Order: sequence, then C-alpha cells, then structure tokens
Amino acid sequence: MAFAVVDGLMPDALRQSRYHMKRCFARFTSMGTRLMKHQHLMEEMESVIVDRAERAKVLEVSLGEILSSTQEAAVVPPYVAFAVRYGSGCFDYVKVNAEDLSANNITATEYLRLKEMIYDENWSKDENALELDFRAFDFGIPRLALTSSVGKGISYISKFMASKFIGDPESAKPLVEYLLTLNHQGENLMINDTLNTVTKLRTALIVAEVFLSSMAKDTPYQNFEQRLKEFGFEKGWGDTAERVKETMRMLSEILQAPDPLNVESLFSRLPVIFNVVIFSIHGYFGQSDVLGLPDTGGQVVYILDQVKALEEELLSRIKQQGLNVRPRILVVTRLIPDAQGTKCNQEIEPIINAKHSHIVRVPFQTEKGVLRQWISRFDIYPHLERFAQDAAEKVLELLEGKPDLIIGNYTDGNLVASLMARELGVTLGTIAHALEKTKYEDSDIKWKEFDQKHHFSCQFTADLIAMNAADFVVTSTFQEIAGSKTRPGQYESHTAFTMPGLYRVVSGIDVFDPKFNIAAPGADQSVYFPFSEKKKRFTSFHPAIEELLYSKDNNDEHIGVLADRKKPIIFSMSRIDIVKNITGLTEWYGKNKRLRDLVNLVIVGGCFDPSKSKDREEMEEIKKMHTLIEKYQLKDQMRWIAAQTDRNRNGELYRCIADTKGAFVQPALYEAFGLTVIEAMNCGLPTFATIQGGPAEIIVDGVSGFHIDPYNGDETSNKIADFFAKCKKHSGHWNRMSEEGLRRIYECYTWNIYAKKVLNIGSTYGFWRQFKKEQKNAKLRYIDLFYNLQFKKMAQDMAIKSEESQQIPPTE
Ligand code: UDP
Ligand code: LCN
Repeated sequence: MAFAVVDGLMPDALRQSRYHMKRCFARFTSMGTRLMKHQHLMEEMESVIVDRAERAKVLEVSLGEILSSTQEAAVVPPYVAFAVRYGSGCFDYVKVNAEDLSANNITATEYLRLKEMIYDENWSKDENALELDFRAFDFGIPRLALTSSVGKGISYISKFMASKFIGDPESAKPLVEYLLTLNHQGENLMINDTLNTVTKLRTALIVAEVFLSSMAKDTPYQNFEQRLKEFGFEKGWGDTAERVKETMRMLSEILQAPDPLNVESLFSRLPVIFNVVIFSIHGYFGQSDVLGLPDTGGQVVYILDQVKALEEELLSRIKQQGLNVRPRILVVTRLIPDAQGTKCNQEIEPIINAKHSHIVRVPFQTEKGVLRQWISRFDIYPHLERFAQDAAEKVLELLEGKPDLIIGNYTDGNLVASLMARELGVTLGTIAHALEKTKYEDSDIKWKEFDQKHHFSCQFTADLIAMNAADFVVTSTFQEIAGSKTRPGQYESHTAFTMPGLYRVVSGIDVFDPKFNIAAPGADQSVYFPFSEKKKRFTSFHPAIEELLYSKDNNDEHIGVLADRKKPIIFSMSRIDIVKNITGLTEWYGKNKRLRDLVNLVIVGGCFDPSKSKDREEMEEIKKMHTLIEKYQLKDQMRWIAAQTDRNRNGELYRCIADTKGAFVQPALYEAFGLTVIEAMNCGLPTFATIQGGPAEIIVDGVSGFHIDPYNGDETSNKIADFFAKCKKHSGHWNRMSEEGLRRIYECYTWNIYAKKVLNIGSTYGFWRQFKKEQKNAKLRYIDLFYNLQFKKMAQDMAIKSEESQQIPPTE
C-alpha cells in the first residue's frame, strides 16, 4: 500500500494548506454525488487555487501526490474517495471527509460501494450484493513483486520451480511424475515406469550419459534406441546422440542443483505439444476476401500467420526430439451459411502455406436450425455454449483424441476455449487482441446504458471467466497487461470494478500473476518487406495500384482524386469503427492547411454506402466521413479507397506509398496492438501511431517512428507536417526514419521469435498446472459456479430479448 501513510500524514499535510484544501474539497462536493476523472479534478483544483505558486505548494504535499495519481474519484458528500494508481497495476483507495479533512485508506469493496452510490444507491447498500474475489483462490501461488517482471511469467515460474526442486532428493518428484505421464497416442515418451523415483532416474541418467559419450555425436537415435530403453528411457530426448545427451545433461543438472535457465531449456525440449486447437469465432474467418469486413481484421491475420509459425516450429522441434509424429493445428471458427462471397460456409479448409493445419467451421445451432447470417461480435453470447459442445465433438473426431493445447482468441473464443479445456482437462492459453472494457469509458459502471447495443455485461463476465481459467495468457505488449504511466492496462482494468445491479469485482485479475506472458506478433515478411528490395517487389500489381491511387474517376472502389500527384502520401488502413478514428485523421488533415499543402491523404477501409453496411458503428462512421470530405472540401487532395482484401496487393500498396516518400498514420483512440503499424514499418514506411495502447511500445518516439496523441488533433497534424517539412529540407531524414523502423522490427517483432516463445510457454505451463493442482481446481470450481449462475442466465436473457425484438435473422 503506497499510500498507507495517508492515515498518519494526511492531517498534517492538510493542515499546511488547510485553507486551500478546504476550498478544493468544498468545490469537489458542491455538485453532489458524481464520478470525477483525473482531468476534471485537476481542472477544478486549478480554478480554485488560481495562484500558481500556491498550487505548486499544495501539490507538493501528499494530497497533491494523491491527486496527480488519481484515476477517478467517487464524490459522495461529505466524502471524496480516490482510486489512486501509484504504479502500473497498483491501486490504493483513500477516503477524505471534505468537512474536517480527515482521511483514511479504504478497501476496494468500500471504494466500489461509494462509486455505486452515484449510480444505484439501493444496490450499493445491499449487504447481499454479489461480490467476486478471484484472488481468494491464489493461496500458495507465487506472485510477482516487480512491475518490471510483469509479462515475463515463464522466467518467473522457472525460477520458482527451480527453487522448489532444491533440497531433499524427492523434492523433484512432481517432475518425475510429470515425465511419466508424457505420451503420444498411448506410447510412452521420455521415461517408462522403471524410472519412477528421482533416485532411479538420476542414476539412469548418469549411466546413459556415459554410454552416449562413447558415440559419434551425429549417431541417429534409432541406432541406440533399444539400449536406452533397457535403461528405462523412451523416445523424445533427441534425434542424435549429441542432442539426447544434452537433454539428459539438462535434466541431470536440474535433479542435482536446479537453475532456472536449465528448467526453461528443458521444458522447451519436452515432447508435450503435437495437436493444437485455436478458437477464433466471430467475424468472417477466411483466407481471402474477408479483411475489412465488419469485425474482421487483425485477429484473422494474426491467427493465420501464427498457425504457420507454430507449425513450422513444431515440425522442427518434433524432428529434433527424434519423433516421427505429424502435428496438427485446427483453427475452429463459426460457419456462416450466407457467406457473402467468402469461403466461410465451407466446413474444412486447409491453411495455405501450411502442411498440417486446417480451418474447421462449426455453425451456430439455434432451436430453429442453423443461424445463417453474420452477427456482430457483441451479439454472439447466446450461441457460445452450444458452439463449444459442437466444436468439441468435431475436434475429437478430427484429431482422434484430445488436443495438447487449446488457445482462445478474443472474448468469445476465450470463453469457448475455457469450456472445452475444462471439459477435456487440457492446458489453456488465452489471447485477447482487445478487451473492450478500456475502449469505452465507464463501460462497467454505466453498463446498463451500453447493454442493449454492446452487451458488455455478458462480455466482461466471459472475460473474467476465461482469464481466470487460463493457465497462461499471451499478450502482445506490456501495456496490454499493465498500461502506461497515465493509462491503466486492459487486464489491469479488470482488477477491481463494479457493474451495479449485477456484481462487484474486488479482485478480477491480478496483473502480477505469473500467468501473463508477452509474445509480440510479427508480420508475414514474404508479404511485408522493404520497398527498397526492388527485385522482390510485386510489380504485377503496379497498374492496379496506380489506378487505385491516381485514376481520375470515382466509383465503387474509390472516391476523391489526388490532383497533385507529386506530393507524398500519408496513408492509413483499417476497419471503419469509432475507435479506429479514421474520421479523426480526416478531420485533422482537413483542418491543417500546412499539412494539406505538403501531402495528400489516402485512406483504405469500409465502403461508401452506409446502407450497405450491417455494422451499427460502421454506418455512423461512413456517414461522418462523407460529411468531413464535404466540410473541408477534400475531394482533390484525398482518396478514400474501400476495404482491400488482397494481402499481397496491400503489401505492395504500402511500398508504393513509401515510393512517394510518404508515411503511415495510425490514429486510433485506442489500439490494442496494431498490426498495420508493423506491416507499414516492415515495408520501410515511416510511421506515426497512436500513443494510446500497443503502438506506444512498438515505436520508440522520434527514433523508430513517431507517437501521436489522438486526443490532440492540432498537435498531431503539426507533428506530421513538421516531419514532411524537415524531409523537404534534409533529404536523408526520411531514409533514416525508414531504416530505424526496420531495425526495430527485426529486433523485436517477428513470427519466429513469437512461435518459439509460445510453444515454450505452452509446455512449461502444462507442467505448472499440475504442480499447483489443488489451487487450480478450487478456482475452477468457483468459475464453474460463476459460469452457471451468472453467465448462462445472462446469455439466455439476451437470447430472449433479441427474439422479442426480432433481431435474430431468419434461420433455415
Ligand atoms: N486490413 C486489410 N484491409 C482493410 C483493412 C485492414 O487487409 O481494408 C488488414 C490490415 O492490413 C491488418 C489487419 O487487417 O493486417 C488489421 O489489423 P490491426 O491489428 O491493425 O487492427 P484490427 O482490425 O485487428 O483492430
Ligand atoms: C485486434 C486489434 O484491435 C489489434 O490492435 C491487434 O493488432 C489485432 O487484434 C491482432 O492482435
């Protein structure tokens, strides 16, 4: 508790500036109950203490510290309760009485109840209101202490396990027991029953090592397989004498004096994962003609690239393990009979450029039959339980057994993955891509306002279930977990929150839980490569791209004309929804004459006729785009191109924009990761990207690109204009930025780095879940209860309501 001192210090500190404090608090409470955000508190304080020097004095004392770290304050006169975020993932709650300025630390429950008073007084006073505390089950589970370790769970648990294996010889017994369970389709791997104690295993390893030392390093495993079997060893140690010996040495060292690096390396070698199931349910999941359709974007790109990278890495590991096993990866999604010209109505589709991976589509069944149309990701919840059952059946049939690892994507995929993993007892990893909670301000406390359209009650419940059930959580950035100095992370926002009338969460997720691991995705480098690699360029697309960018006519694919084609282009590409803020970029450009004089604007996304869109948000944004183009008279400086689905052509498009010495701009109000950012950087296009979310981490501002503030359009448009003005003066400036962007990508953002990490994580946490079985089971029982009593009911109510309002499209 960073502000526990408050009880002692506050009265003193308050006395120093008592006069000003009194006036501030009187102001805060003068408008009655209300929720105040950081900005709001500071503005009111500034209006009360006009004198700068006085204000500085007040801010120096602990109240100032509290104010400057406060995310929000619940004002319930005479009290003002502050939610103080003194570091990533670290909150304290402080209650101040505005009349006598007495101050106390309060618990999360007390704070949330005060907050509820503002929105639903009766519920707040209800002693029996449902309160959730997932941390209550984390007894005995180690917790990270340092913010710098957040997201590095695998190294932490390797250290923890290493420390547990030290001591009396039998302390490593769980590891031996785990090795004994390893098998592929019933055939033992690594060791058999003869080596069922630490002592026996240790001795056998020493004997085997001596035996292997006499062999040529590259002797194939088959040549000594029989002899090792006699010692008690089965397949899986390696494909050559040298590899087998190395793996055995790692285990011997762990059994003798464990060190975390050896533990990590050993788990990266164990033959644990062969069959993987990945869930991605909503949207149009396909390999062509789907990108840019509603709810269909980076998640699809990410998963298709991820599958190829994982398959490649699995094949290489299996070979090195000396096994002859065919890995399988199934991406399970929704089958949409009315597929809008895509292949989303096909049950099984092999994944292009992979050998053993398939998309498997399972339809949504309703009482009336199969649901034929696409439905928004916000409306999907009533279908998930049945989908999970049907999908499990299909997967078991196709794999002829259980998978070794189940990975969910986004709320719907994560929930279904957690149901299936629970049913089958398989290791579960979840990936969010984006948690909607942080995208919409106050979406928890004001859930009732959002529920008809967004169904956040179901979404946040499903998120809580999946993230707590998960054995590990993969994120793309640190920010996604624990945010930045000024903004809480997506997971962090689930730490403590309340949805009055539904339930109060006093501990939803702990960002210091070692289950969190950062593994950043990459971009397919056969598609997104630098503009300067002239020989590789997809020149066959050039005539089409020339037409797309510069033809003089308006049609279904593009509107607006670039009258002066000598100017560089600033380019953006995304789905058209509010959070992507393409309309924001258009407005910044429209307003900034200097920028308009320097560059043209090209936008790719959406369609031009709002009536053709089925997505509520998209319709509104399309209308807004037309209004802005009209208002700022952009028709001869801006080209708006409809959503583009050909990846290869898009790759070349980024490069053609780079040929104009242009830039990519990602203006989102919030971006979880931002694949377009790394696609653009891979193509050597200097990139300006939002400071809100993942891009802030991908780009080092001013070094490998630029950060922009989507809430400060003038500053942003001037920053872009300054860059182009500087490029005009110094010809090397553009090239330097382009090269630095590329350097950053090669160091941190490639699929190969990703695949290695994720498979290591999958293997290590497979053991970890056994290691902490009792706690895990207790938590899962709590989650079962929450699912059955809360989620199921909400999903059923949602189904009934949408039937009533006849939102369910006709079924077959
Ligand atoms: N994309 C596309 N055509 C479009 C819009 C987007 O191919 O008209 C692709 C884009 O290249 C990227 C993905 O869709 O690969 C969008 O991913 P991102 O992470 O930027 O955003 P998301 O849509 O997932 O929120
Ligand atoms: C979803 C998003 O909103 C993006 O920020 C990510 O880049 C994408 O998924 C892939 O993870």
